[in-house]
Amino acid sequence: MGFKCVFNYRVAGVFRLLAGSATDVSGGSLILAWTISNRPAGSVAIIPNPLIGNATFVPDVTGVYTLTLTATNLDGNSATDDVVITVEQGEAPEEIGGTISANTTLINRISNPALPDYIASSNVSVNATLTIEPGVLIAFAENVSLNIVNGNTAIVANGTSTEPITFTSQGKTNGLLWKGIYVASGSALNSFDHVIVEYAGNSDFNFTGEDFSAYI
Ligand SMILES: [Ca+2]
Repeated sequence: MGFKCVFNYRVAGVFRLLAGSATDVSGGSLILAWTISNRPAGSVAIIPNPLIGNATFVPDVTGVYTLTLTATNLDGNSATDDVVITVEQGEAPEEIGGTISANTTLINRISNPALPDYIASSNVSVNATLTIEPGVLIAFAENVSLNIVNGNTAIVANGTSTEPITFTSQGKTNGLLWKGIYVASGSALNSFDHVIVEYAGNSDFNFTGEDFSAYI
């Protein structure tokens, strides 16, 4: 029995694992199983479907992971091979979809201005003070919105002339629009400076209150 395992490519933080040339010398079937045999401290990552050759793996913290593929033939003989993945603070965006209920600062994680620092795959509801640093680009999925949900919350988005803050669509090259920014807060902290809002306007907001102070 001879085989090797490789990781094939990485898309937005997802590693595609391949069981290489996993073949039994007698031509029989192999049972494949991926395990994480070494991981960085603090990682609780899993391989969601470990019993298939072309599994996927999403690391959750930076560091070195060793993924082991075990192939067992029908006679019960097994062999293993490892693939080592080193995850650095990279250029994969961080997901922010959902509710932000504690005061949060979104930092400029990635210096390349063409790459998103954050993505929002679902609506973002801010129930705290959200501060966004200069140089941050947030890419929203189709028809997804950023909502500053009540009067006790705030958004502080102060970019600079050289490092603006950008709210854009994940699918701008395909013509997909996100929804926009809804500010239902009258807080004096709310501030937008050197901010680009583009490829928004997929659909109207359904206003249920009257105390919003800005609608972009
Ligand atoms: Ca950035």
